Amino acid sequence: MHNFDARLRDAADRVTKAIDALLPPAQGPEERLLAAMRYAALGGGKRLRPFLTIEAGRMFDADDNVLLRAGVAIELIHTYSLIHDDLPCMDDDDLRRGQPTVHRQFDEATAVLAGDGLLTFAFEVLSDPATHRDPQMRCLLIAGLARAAGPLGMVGGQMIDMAGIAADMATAARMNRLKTGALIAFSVEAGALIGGAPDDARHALARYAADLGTLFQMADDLIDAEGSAAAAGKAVAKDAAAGKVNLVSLLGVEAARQRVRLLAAQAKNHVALFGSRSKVLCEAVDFVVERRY
Ligand code: GRG
Repeated sequence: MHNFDARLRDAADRVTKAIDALLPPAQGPEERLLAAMRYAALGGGKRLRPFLTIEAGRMFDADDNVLLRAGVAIELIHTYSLIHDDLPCMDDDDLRRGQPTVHRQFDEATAVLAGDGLLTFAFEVLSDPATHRDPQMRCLLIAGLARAAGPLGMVGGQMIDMAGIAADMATAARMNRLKTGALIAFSVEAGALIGGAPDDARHALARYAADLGTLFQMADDLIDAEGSAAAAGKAVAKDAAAGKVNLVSLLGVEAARQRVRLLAAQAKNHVALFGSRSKVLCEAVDFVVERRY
């Protein structure tokens, strides 16, 4: 299968089916919590992070089922972060993936708990021997995901965002690196880890993933600055309304677009040593740059 969109769709379908099979059905006294978790985790999304895990791992002939389960765990963390980010105490959003946010569809307490549930369930999935027969590999995946999502990763970046202290390029860049970049970087790293990639390959992929993470956040900031809510499936122009700066507002749209082009070329250069094996990862760069939602 060569077509990038078809490949991404195929991975997304497999991720959705796997999450559906893994998450407990909404029944019993916890029905409302499980219904909210399923609503969030099965309600769309590009599934870009698991796609990156799967594609990075395939470059080293990793086991597809292991890649899928690691990707699912990463997607569960990503979904939790979106639920909590949308809460009234954070970004206070009504719309996510074109649907009411979890606290709008259910209520605030249920949304907090659904996020907590997905966060912890992600680690349950990784720690299951069905993910990988080698306990050391399971530990490496758990530790890597915890680091990427934790206080020195995504949660730390969110704190910088919430505190509104990213007023200069250096702080804004670091905020992006932590808030969005860390999980994207781990998505690629997990594939390389599972595939037993040699050190030089892992380093090249880490550099690629760092650039991809920055590109991803800048594309998101460009959507916020210029996109339409209908196309994005979420509110736009939120940063400016909240008086927040980001790399795009600090650079200006034109210079930001120029930076995006440069980073895109740089990301592809990092994986050029893999030749045609990195074709999909290069297409992923274009996908991230061109995305409108
Ligand atoms: C609340 C702990 C905590 C963390 C929140 C990631 C994040 C940190 C907040 C999300 C806010 C946001 C819109 C960030 C911009 C980048 C981003 C993560 C966009 C959404 O990711 P996509 O485009 O979403 O991959 P889909 O819906 O395709 O899964």
